[in-house]
Amino acid sequence: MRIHVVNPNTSEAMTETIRRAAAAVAGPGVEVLTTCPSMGPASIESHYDEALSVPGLLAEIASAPADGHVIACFGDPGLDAARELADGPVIGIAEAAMRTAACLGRGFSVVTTLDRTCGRAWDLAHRYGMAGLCRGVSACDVPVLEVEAAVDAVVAACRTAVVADRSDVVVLGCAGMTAQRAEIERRVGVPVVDGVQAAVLQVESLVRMGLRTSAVGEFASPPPKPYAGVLEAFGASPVRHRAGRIR
Ligand code: 5HY
Repeated sequence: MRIHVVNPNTSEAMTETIRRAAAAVAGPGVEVLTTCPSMGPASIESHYDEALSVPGLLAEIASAPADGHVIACFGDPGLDAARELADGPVIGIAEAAMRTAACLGRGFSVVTTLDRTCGRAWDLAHRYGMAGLCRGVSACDVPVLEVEAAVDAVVAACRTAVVADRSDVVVLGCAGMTAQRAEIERRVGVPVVDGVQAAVLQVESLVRMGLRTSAVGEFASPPPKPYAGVLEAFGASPVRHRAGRIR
């Protein structure tokens, strides 16, 4: 089995952190292919960054031969489009983390990077039917590309969130926090969920069950049409007409 993990930002260092975390949990016989786009934002910290990360992300999804895919960014950017393109299941780390946290306690807190991204996390909690279990969303106020070196700030934000939200589980709201999960859990004292590892294992379980995104209706392959300008190649992608999708 091969699982493709795509970091939608273009930070090679963050991609390597994500690769190590994904490889550490992948089961026997599972190869993890971790990539990031050659075009797009160095980090995703705004709606603008997120929107402009999607073309590169979709190009990675379309070109990575894999049984399933993980979108390793807490905004789950491009998730629906990726599900139209990919043959196998596609899981975003926010959805994976929230669904995992829901199995571990009465209510969870999401702790993310910049305050301006908290609304997006709430939007996703509502979309995934998790708003009733999400007790709060807060930020450690550390930029994405600095968060790996800021574990003390993340721990402090998690401790504050657990008390303020009266939550008993924490969800890490950034793929860049993946390597700190165990330390944060030890220092905060509640289960701490990292979406990178949760998503890898959810994709693995879906593939092992022989399950993938339904190709009936909403997530059928996109209808062919010309694309103009810098996106011209996206209109001709062979993946758009992938054969063999189950109905
Ligand atoms: C992430 N941004 O996981 C998100 C975190 C965030 O580049 N990778 C990013 O704050 O939205």
